[in-house]
Amino acid sequence: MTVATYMALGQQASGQLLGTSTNSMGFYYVQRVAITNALDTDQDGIDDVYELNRSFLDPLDQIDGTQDLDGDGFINVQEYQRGTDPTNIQSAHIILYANSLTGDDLYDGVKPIVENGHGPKETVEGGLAVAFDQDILEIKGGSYDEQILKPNGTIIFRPRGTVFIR
Ligand SMILES: [Ca+2]
Ligand SMILES: [Ca+2]
Ligand SMILES: [Ca+2]
Ligand SMILES: [Ca+2]
Repeated sequence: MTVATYMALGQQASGQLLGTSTNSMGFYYVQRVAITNALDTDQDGIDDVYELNRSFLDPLDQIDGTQDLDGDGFINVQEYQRGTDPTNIQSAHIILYANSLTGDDLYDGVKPIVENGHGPKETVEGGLAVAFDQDILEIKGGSYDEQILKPNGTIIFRPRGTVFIR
């Protein structure tokens, strides 16, 4: 298979297979993918199931990931990654989490505990690296011995417990 041409969600979807190939040996390749293990066929950073569930996204079109449908300054792929609503201009800023004990800078920082591939950052710097202007960075009590670079825009620190930063 080279290029996907049709995709649908669920059991009732119907499509049409057209015999346009001039090659008498031509054939279609049909692939079934579990909803819980969605692919990102167009590689725009948004998984196929998320795209199929939203009429303004096309799982076979990369361009829609870079569009900002609701005009809140975050493109659709950013809203997908950050868990905000790409159709709601009010849904844009998020709380990010840092936890020196359970965090890892390889996590995305969008959850305070590790779940479904999300989890807190280990360092304040790691949190700032993914934070946008007006986001909140919630820092779990602990010691953060690091140099913090000036963030882009205003990031609101929200310490939880005793936080030492030096
Ligand atoms: Ca995609
Ligand atoms: Ca897409
Ligand atoms: Ca947006
Ligand atoms: Ca939004």
